[in-house]
Amino acid sequence: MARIVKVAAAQLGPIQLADDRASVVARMIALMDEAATQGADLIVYPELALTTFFPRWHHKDRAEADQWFEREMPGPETQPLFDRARGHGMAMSFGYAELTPEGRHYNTSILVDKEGAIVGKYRKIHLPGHEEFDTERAFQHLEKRYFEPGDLGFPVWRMLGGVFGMCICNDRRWPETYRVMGLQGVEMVVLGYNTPSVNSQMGEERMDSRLFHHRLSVQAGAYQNATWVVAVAKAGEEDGHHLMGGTMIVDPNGFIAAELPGEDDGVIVHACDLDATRFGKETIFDFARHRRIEHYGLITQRTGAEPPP
Ligand code: CDT
Repeated sequence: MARIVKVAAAQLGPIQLADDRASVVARMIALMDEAATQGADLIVYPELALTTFFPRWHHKDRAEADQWFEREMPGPETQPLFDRARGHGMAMSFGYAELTPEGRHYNTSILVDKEGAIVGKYRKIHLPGHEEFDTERAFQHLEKRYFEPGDLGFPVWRMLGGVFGMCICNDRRWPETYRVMGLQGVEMVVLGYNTPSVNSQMGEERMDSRLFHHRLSVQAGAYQNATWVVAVAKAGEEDGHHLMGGTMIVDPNGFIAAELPGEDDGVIVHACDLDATRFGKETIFDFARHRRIEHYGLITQRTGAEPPP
């Protein structure tokens, strides 16, 4: 019998600096209600779903940025989201800025089961951008200033009868992200992203090419690990800065099974058969038979490229 998980990829349109958490949560609930009418088992929202993409703003005083972080999850503003998901019997995943009781800052995603329990947490490992104000860039991308690299690795969790993993935005461009989860038998990777449609260091790069790199990375990760990948954007014009769309659900062969047009709040639902991962995992990407780890040492021994002298 097929193992079908109906997944809703719930894109958020822009969130402005002035928008409060309550208004965003109301939008997320509206998308969830729409997904429920289509029978979704799981809804996936973007990276840093509760606020504008604040790493584009430079706070000289680092502590000022704490306003963008959640000290508890769920907290008073996010509890309604958890309540509605539990009411619908829907699992969910979304990203937020996490401030721990020890004062650590992470770019985090959680996996919440149908009963409303947080069953998984992932902290973004590949943080793009820079730490200090950069006068050479058209705009700032200060993730390295506001977050520290995740400390939880790339775990996977059993949920909804399958094996689920998470990553966040820039992680999707790195093959290691998918492979570490692939080696744990992942059947569905869910991820959210905020990707500026303009390259702050190469103004002539067009959004088409950014969308191409997004699809290329996600489709390759899905195919090479025989897993579903659900990639969800926060899109549109945020505070004068444009984020690309491209929300999509990719099947374990690397094909786009569903893609959401536009840059507004919107949802696409697709019935994903987790057993569709079996063929790839048992044939061309049967890791146990075909991988040659004796030749992969550099992957973990060396960080940067070192060409021969
Ligand atoms: N949010 C995030 O990780 N965005 C990056 C932008 C890279 S350019 C500094 C991304 O990979 O989409």
